[in-house]
Amino acid sequence: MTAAAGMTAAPFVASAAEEAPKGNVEVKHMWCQMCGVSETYCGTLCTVEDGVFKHVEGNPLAGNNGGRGGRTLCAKGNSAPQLVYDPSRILYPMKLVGEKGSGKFERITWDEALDTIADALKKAAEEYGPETFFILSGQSAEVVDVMGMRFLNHYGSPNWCHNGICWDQRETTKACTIGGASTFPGQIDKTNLLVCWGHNKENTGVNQTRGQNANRLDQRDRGMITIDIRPMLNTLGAHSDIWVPIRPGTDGALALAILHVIIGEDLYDHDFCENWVNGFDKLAEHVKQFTPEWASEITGIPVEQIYQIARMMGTIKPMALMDGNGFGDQTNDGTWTAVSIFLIQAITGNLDVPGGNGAGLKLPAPMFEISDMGWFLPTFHKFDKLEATPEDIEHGWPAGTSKLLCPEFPRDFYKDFCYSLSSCNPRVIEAIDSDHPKKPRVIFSHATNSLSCLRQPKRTAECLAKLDFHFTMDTNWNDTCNYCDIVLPACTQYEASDQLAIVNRLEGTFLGLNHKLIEPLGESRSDYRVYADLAVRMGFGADWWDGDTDGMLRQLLEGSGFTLEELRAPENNKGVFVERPVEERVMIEPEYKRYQELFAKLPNNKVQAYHELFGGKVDNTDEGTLGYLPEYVGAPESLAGTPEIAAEFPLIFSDVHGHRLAEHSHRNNLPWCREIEPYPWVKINPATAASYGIADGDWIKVESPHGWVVLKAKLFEGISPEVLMARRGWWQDCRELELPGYGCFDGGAECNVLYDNNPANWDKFSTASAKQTLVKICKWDEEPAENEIVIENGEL
Ligand SMILES: Nc1nc2c(c(=O)[nH]1)N[C@H]1C(S)=C(S)[C@@H](COP(=O)(O)OP(=O)(O)OC[C@H]3O[C@@H](n4cnc5c(=O)[nH]c(N)nc54)[C@H](O)[C@@H]3O)O[C@H]1N2
Ligand SMILES: Nc1nc2c(c(=O)[nH]1)N[C@H]1C(S)=C(S)[C@@H](COP(=O)(O)OP(=O)(O)OC[C@H]3O[C@@H](n4cnc5c(=O)[nH]c(N)nc54)[C@H](O)[C@@H]3O)O[C@H]1N2
Ligand code: SF4
Ligand SMILES: [Mo]
Repeated sequence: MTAAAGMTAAPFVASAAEEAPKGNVEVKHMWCQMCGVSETYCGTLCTVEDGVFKHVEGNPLAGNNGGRGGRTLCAKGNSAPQLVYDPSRILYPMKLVGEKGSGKFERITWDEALDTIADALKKAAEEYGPETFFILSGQSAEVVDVMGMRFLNHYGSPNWCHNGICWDQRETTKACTIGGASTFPGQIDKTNLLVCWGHNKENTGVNQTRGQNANRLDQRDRGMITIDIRPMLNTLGAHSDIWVPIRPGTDGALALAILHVIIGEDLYDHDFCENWVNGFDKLAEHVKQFTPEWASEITGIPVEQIYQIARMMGTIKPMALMDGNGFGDQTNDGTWTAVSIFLIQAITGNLDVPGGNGAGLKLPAPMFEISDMGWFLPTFHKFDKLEATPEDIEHGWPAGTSKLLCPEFPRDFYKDFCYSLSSCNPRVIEAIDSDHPKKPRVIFSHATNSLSCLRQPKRTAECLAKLDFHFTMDTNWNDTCNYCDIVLPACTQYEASDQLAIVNRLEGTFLGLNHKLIEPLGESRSDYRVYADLAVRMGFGADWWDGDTDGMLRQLLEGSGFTLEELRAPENNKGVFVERPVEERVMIEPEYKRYQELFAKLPNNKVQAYHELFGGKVDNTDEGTLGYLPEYVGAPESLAGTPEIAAEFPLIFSDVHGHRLAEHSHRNNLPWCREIEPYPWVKINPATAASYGIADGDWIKVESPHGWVVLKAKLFEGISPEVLMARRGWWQDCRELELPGYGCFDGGAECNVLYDNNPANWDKFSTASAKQTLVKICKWDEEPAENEIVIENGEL
């Protein structure tokens, strides 16, 4: 296809990026990926001036920023050039020459690094079996999903690993409880009650969903009522009608009490419950015990407020519920919490109705397609080389399920309800220290920092140090690198051209290829290329485009009408956009209440109130069984559950997850982000601070039964006096601002030091673990311990 065939350069106005070119200037499309895994991949235009990446702004063709034409980016996105030229980047392959954890590394060549890794992989396969090789993915970085899964598949291991504390936990529970029904408010302009429950879109979807957030405020002006259920108030929460300041980790109790009121006061949708809810009577009987009075003691929410919001949820229609990472994913009873919350939506008759959940208007088909699409960028993991074992065949499991060492979800659920096979990082790390014959021998920690992502970094480090062989690939030297045999230097996506993605909008369809802006710094290489290079060394080259990732892009473009050469031609630097004829720009009204279809995979084709899909099934430890009805367990340490611990540790501690200035534990190295929030903070109510003699900006020691950290007090009215909330992950230094990175063990600033890590407490369906604990605090004279990343004999 050529530019003439329907493709237009959109009529956008000149921008800073295009004005007054100085020297040799090029402007190229790129997908910003600084929010990690979420729908927030913003299309950008990057200006390269005389070979230097100078400036970035929104790509108006790509349709982020709430629609086509937007140019703004968030603060983090604007600092992309700082990410590329960050002085702390890893530039060369490094080999450990001392003890694990010693920080003694020396520079080696790529050939030596890749040969050493390939030898270790061949040895592990021969001596212990290929399933003893694991790839750890934290947030499911795109390359790990795309290439990592494909590589494992060829090698013969099903053990792609996920962290067990992200949205997969909630999503899988959702699929098992309300089937294919969506929990996204599909037509918010028809919604009369919006419940934001543990959701933080103003931080985690800053740009892409700006339209949605703005819309939320517009709808409020129309009269839509908003309830925000979060321990800490923030910008959008402050615009809600009711703020429910729940104690972290107690959402399960609140949800059960809401079910109690809605059912007890006969506020449920009778027609829906009779026809589409499995065992409604059993649920009704079960929730009689969970009174608002009971829940108030646990959640800290006044009894009257629980009645008030339950009655609103039972009577105001349509109600839409926006769910987020704040419940279900990071509590050790996350599954039953999520089940209970999804049941509230279901029994009130709000599934798949206009203004309720799902039931969004549909876009017309894309103007063209590319092959084999996954989440957002293309995925290849469906490429199937794993052999089914007799056990897999006997149980009807996908090939490889029996060889998952530490299944994240119970094995029976992978076929119909999970995104892919997965072992779970924290369990895999524990297994290193076991005598299991198939325990991990080789681990690739790819674009993940287990020492910041998982609970109890000290235990994680102790186990990682016992591996036969451990390698990582990262742009920056994180704490986990110290526990590796080989560290590979990754270039950023701005230095490679391995990714492309398509976005379909009402006005037309956009295809954006990541264009290489500059040559990779030092000897850093593309993450995509390294899998292809390793595959060639392992003898899989024929299926890996003989090591050339352009072959992958060509395969993806098959059938799209575009060639790679066209996309790389200078006239398409900003991406291509095929316009939809004006008369076809009409959103399509969906069918509503498609319950037969949505619940097709669920027992009796119904919503699982009495959970026959779970009940009696073997759990993810392969030892216990799952129950039938929602239970409340609570965090390992809590005010109501463990009063004896609360006597010494009287405050509740938790942390927020996706922050607009960070991507998980990183991006504190970028001056434009770090200058806004220079220090690891903890928010504390002024009354609580005063009672400890703590002033705004004081360092405080925060100690739980599991460890201690030092954080900077930020006095904040919008948090309950008994709760502290921090932001995790401060290992990176910012050289330009001369601000340090902080340690991830006791005395540092990493919140994960504080939480329980007892495997017996992990959720038996989803492996979720608690990020809530009890703490005591006092003023502290010293800053947190600085990061001990010391690279000897090497150059970073
Ligand atoms: N206490 C607490 N713990 C949590 C959470 C929480 O809210 N609180 N959230 C959980 C959730 S939802 C998630 S998803 C996980 C996330 O956990 P992780 O995915 O482990 O995230 P990070 O700790 O930021 O580590 C990401 C690493 O990727 C590197 N990186 C960045 N860009 C590139 C690149 O292009 N190539 C390569 N090779 N490396 C790159 C970064 O330098 C960094 O070292 O954490 C979980 N852990
Ligand atoms: N900017 C940015 N965007 C991101 C990411 C990032 O690191 N940075 N990460 C991406 C990833 S991997 C993920 S998983 C998503 C997550 O995106 P979201 O689903 O939006 O989840 P969170 O950011 O964790 O927001 C959870 C909200 O719940 C609140 N909360 C905390 N504890 C509790 C609790 O116990 N109960 C209740 N009811 N609320 C609670 C928190 O204060 C926060 O406001 O974001 C993605 N987008
Ligand atoms: S919201 Fe900001 S950091 Fe996130 S993808 Fe968009 S521009 Fe990048
Ligand atoms: Mo996540």
